Amino acid sequence: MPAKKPLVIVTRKLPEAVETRMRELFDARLNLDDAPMTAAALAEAVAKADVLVPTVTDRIDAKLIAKAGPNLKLIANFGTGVDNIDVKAAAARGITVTNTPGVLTEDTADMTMALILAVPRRLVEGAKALEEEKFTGWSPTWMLGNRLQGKRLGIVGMGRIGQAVARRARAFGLGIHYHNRKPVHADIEQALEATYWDSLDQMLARMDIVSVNCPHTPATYHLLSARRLKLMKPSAYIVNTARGEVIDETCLAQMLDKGQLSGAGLDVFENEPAVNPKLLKAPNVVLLPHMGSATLEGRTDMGEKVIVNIRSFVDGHAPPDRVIPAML
Ligand code: 8YV
Repeated sequence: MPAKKPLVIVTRKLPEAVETRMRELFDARLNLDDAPMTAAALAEAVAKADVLVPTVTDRIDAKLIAKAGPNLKLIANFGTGVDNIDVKAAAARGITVTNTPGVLTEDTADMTMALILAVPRRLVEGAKALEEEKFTGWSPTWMLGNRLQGKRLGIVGMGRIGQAVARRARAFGLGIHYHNRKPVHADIEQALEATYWDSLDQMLARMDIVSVNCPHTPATYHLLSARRLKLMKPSAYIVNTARGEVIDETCLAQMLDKGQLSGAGLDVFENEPAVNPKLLKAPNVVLLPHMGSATLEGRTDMGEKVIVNIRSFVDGHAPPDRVIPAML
C-alpha cells in the first residue's frame, strides 16, 4: 500500500506549475483565491497540518507555534527571509524550518539596481511629468539628476544578494564598499574590487548611495537608526530591497521631507502593507510594493525549492535549506 501523502497547507496562491506539482505529490490544501489567512485559520492549519507553507505575510510567532498539533514537523517557508517565523520557538517544539535561498538573488539584485538608477536619475518623476502633461519641451536645466559613474556605493550586508548588486553596480562605474558582520573571502573582495568597512558609521558618512541587503534579524532591527541615518551626506541616496525594519522609517521619512537626504528607493516598509504617509508625499522617492523577487521564474523556482525541502524531509533526509536557529 502506498504511504499516506503528507497534509501540506499552503497559505497563499502559488504559481500554477508549483500548485500542480504539489497536488501530485502531497495532500495539498491550496489557497486558490489568495486571501491572506486569518489568525484563526492559521491556528486551525497548524493544528492539523503535517507541513505548513507560509509566506512573508503570515506571522508564525511563538503563540501560534504553541497551537501546533502533533503532526506538524516542518514549516517550509516560501521565501528567503524568515523574520515572519519564530524559528527558535519552532525548534523548541521539534519543528524544522526551511526557506528558499539562492533562487531570488538575481531578481532582487536587478530590482535593487533599477532603484539605484531610478532615484538619482529621477526616472519616475520624469515619467510622471510626461503623464501629467508637464513636458513642454527640452530644457538644459530641467530634470537634472546625479551621475552614477565614479560615485561610491555602500552595501549593507554582503551576502548573495549584496554581491549580486555589487557585480551590477561595477558595470555602471560605481565604487564598491560594504559593511558586513565579517569581510567576505579575499577572492570575492578582489573580484568585486570591494572595500570592507568594519565601522558601519564610518562607511555611511562617506557613501553617495547606500543599499540595504541584509536580512532582518534582532541584530539588524533599525540598524540604520536615526543616529546612523544622520551620519549620511545630505547629497546621498538610500535604497532598500531587504526589509523595512532595518531602517528607522519614521526618521527616514522626516529626513527626506526636510531635504536632509537626497532621495530613497524603497521596495519594503516597516509596517507592510502600510507605508508612512510622509514617504508617499516625498517627491524624491521611488516606492515599490515589495516586488523585488516578483518574476514568474523566481516564484516558480521558490516553489520548487519548497517542494524539494518537503520531499527530502518527508523521506527522512535533512532538507537542503534548513534554517539553523543559532545562525540567525
Ligand atoms: C518573497 C522576500 O517574495 O524571500 C524573501 O525574503 O522578501 C520576498 O522576495 C517573500 O518573502 C515571499 O514570502
